[in-house]
Amino acid sequence: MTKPLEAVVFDVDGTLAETERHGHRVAFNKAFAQEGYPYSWSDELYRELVKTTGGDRRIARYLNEYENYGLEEAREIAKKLHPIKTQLFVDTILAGEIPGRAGVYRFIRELQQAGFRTAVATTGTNNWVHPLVKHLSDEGGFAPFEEVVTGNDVENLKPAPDLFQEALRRLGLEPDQVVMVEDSKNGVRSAMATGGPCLAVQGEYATPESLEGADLIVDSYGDTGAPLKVLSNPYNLKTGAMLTPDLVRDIHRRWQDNR
Ligand code: XBP
Ligand code: MG
Repeated sequence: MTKPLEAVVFDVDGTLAETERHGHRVAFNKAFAQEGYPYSWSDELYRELVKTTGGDRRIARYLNEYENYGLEEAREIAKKLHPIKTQLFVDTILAGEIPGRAGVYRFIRELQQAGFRTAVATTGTNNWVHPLVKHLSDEGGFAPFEEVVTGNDVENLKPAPDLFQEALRRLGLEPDQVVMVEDSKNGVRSAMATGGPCLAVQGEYATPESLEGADLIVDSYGDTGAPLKVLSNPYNLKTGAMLTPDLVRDIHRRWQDNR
């Protein structure tokens, strides 16, 4: 029995806003410098490190794998540095330096006007996620997300399904009643593990191949004068210049037909 689409659940980093290259990466580097560590993550190195979800785990992995710290000491230092990095990122958000992705505000407004519930499920740390999603809804003119699940709320981070599963639990919905929106390989895998349809809006560190398995892959939400590009359309859906509620309905319907 096919269930109607009720909600759209968004990832944050790379999906709602391009936060990684000029946001998180810069905050990590500032934290290293502030605490006297001679490390600075280049864009190229960060492209590799971001495959490790969770900023504290990312620091620990770097110290252990690239700087030969023992695992225990690496974790200790990461536990000390990560809150400092988080506050530096919050400062960036409060300075208004993290805009939403092009077209995402329009897309969310249209989803809400069409009667869809909207929520967030992100690996990110609660202390910056809440100010960021508030900033985006204020700036974007859309209602606050009904539920905001962060990396502090679950045991296992993406690509595990825990974050989306917690969002579904709080919404009182099943995986076949939502569409999940992601930007990265870990995110698409998390959505697939959750067992619902996934729309991928390619993030700055992803490639179309890395998003394989999503039910539609595009390069952007589409915006005035900047039509989206379709990167993978396994159901051969009718697409236009921008992502719309009707297209999200089509993704959901075709996913159900193909189960
Ligand atoms: C992306 C992540 C996060 C951020 C950094 O999360 O893996 O770890 O890179 O934020 P998502 P923290 O794409 O699921 O939103 O330092 O707070 O972890
Ligand atoms: Mg992401």
